[in-house]
Order: sequence, then structure tokens, then C-alpha cells
Amino acid sequence: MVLKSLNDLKGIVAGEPKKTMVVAAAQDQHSLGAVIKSWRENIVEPVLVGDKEKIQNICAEQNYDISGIRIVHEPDIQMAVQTAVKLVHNGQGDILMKGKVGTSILLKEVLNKEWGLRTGKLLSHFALFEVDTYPKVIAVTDVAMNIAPNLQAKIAIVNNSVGCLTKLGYNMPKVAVLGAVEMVNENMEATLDAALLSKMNQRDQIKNCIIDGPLAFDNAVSLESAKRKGIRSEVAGDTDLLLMPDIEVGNVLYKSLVFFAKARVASVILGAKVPIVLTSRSDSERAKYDSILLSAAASK
Ligand code: COD
Repeated sequence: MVLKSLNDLKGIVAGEPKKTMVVAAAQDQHSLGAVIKSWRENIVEPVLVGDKEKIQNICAEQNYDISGIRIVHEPDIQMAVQTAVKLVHNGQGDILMKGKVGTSILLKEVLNKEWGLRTGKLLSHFALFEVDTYPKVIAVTDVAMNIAPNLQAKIAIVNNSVGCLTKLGYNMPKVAVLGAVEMVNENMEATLDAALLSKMNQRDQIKNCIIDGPLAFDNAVSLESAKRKGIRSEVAGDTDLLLMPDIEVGNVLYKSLVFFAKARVASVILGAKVPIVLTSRSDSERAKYDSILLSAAASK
């Protein structure tokens, strides 16, 4: 199975037991909008950690009846994040969500050696995009967490992502490792890593997916373009997952898809004790809601 639309996420989580989602610094209007929607749809049971008065005021303004929702009052942002992370660390949450707090404050607490959410795995960011010009949802990683992953980190990022795609119902997802060109060029490290990842996949050192690379973006998403260049590849034109060479390329692609192509996006941090909804403050309420659905599916 492959996702044709982000709407398909709803079918994946429907009928699953409700997930407890702890929201760190929950006093944020867009976050609360997405949380309340997914609560009303029985997808999550939220625990709101943050400034109780501000949370209640936002909800009153928006006419949200939150009388059934647990609020843990902690007005200090740093302490609210720490409290939220500790709740999850102690087994009281299936998903962690970032509210009105900077990414680095949240990640620092998540990576805390004493009470954080480390599992020994690399944490990585995984995003799903729905774009009108591609016939299925396309996953992209890592556009927001790992800055300049080396080969070992790229293997971990692929494994995290393939694990998540498998939970979403994919069987042997097709992974394109991106470079600026589709030939190995010893001066372009991304192409060397891509070739190694492909070979490791062929030798079953990286399992449960089909990897090809280096592929340039056009060959990865267009069979026509791959054919014109004479590329024979099982992945070209039919990519399920794009592996980025580094955070700059990834972040620019992410923003281009959203701002120029008007893509719909859902994203999650994988590799921690639980999935983490870490949308940015500029993301829409719908992106936050779709990310909650993705995280609920990833926590299956
Ligand atoms: N997975 C698991 N453990 C990690 C990871 C990871 N991806 N990154 C760091 N750690 C561990 C290290 O092993 C170490 O024990 C500790 O955390 C601190 O490691 P540092 O000093 O290398 O990490 P930091 O704190 O300097 O940086 C970690 C960040 C995630 C903050 C950093 O990678 C970062 O700034 N990423 C980009 C985030 C960002 O700005 N995104 C913007 C996109 S919107």
C-alpha cells in the first residue's frame, strides 16, 4: 500500500486505541486548534502542560470546551517542556508535541541523559508531502534535525524512515538518495554516500526497502526524465522516500514545496522513545493536525 493523500492517515489511525499526547508549552492557538480537533475525533487524549490561564483563555476565545482535558499548570516555558518530557519519560505519554517553544529548547530536553527520551537510536525528522504534481504522497528526510549526516547517520535516518513507512502500510518503499547529479563524482560526497547506500541495500545491509542513488531530483520523481538520461532504476520516477544530503538542501526543498507548490505536509521526529510532533511556529493548523495523525500512526 502507498498513501495517495494525507487524508489516508485518518484511515490508518481509525480504530486504533487512543494515544496519550503530552503537549509542551501548550499555550499556542494553532497547536491547541489541532490538538482539540484530534481529541474530538478520538485520535488522542491530550495532556496540556503550560500556563493554565493562557491555555484556558485561548480555548474560551475559540469556544473550545476543554473541561475533560488534563492541564498541568507550569507557567515557565523551560520548566513546562521539562515537565512534559519527564511525563513521557515516565511512561505517561505515547506522543510528545511541541507548543509555544523554540525547537532547540525542546530538543535539548528530549536529549537529556537523565530524563530525556533517548533510545540509543539517532533521532531524525521525517516529513510527508502531498503535492498535486506527484501521483502519491512523497516522504522526505531529514529536513530539520540532523545537520550534515555522515554515512552512518544516513543509514540510521533511512532505517527510522523505513520503519515509519512500514507502520503506515508500505512494503519495500523505494528510496532515492539525492545528489546534484546521477553519476558518482568523487568531489561530491553526497554521490559517494548514495552509491554506498545503494550497494549496502543490494547486499541486505540495509533492509526492507529498495535504495537507488545517486539520483538527481528530476530523475527521482520523473520517469520521463530518467529515461531521457538513460538511467535504469527501479526507484526513478516512483520514489516513496527522498533522502537529503544535508539540512540545507532538505529545508529549502521543504519550504519550496510548501510555499511554491502549496504542498500539504505532515512531519514527525522519529527515533526517540515516542514520536514527537515538532512542527514549526509558521506551520498551519492543518499541518499540525496532519502531523498529529502521522505521529499517532507512527506510535502503533
Ligand atoms: N539523535 C540522537 N542523539 C543526538 C542527536 C540526534 N539526532 N543529535 C545530538 N544528539 C546527542 C549527542 O549524541 C550528544 O549526546 C548530545 O545529544 C548533544 O550533542 P551535540 O552537542 O552534537 O548536539 P547539539 O545540542 O549541539 O545539537 C543537537 C541539535 C538537534 C540541537 C542540532 O543537531 C541542531 O541544531 N539541529 C538542527 C535543528 C534546527 O535548527 N532545525 C531547524 C529546522 S526548522
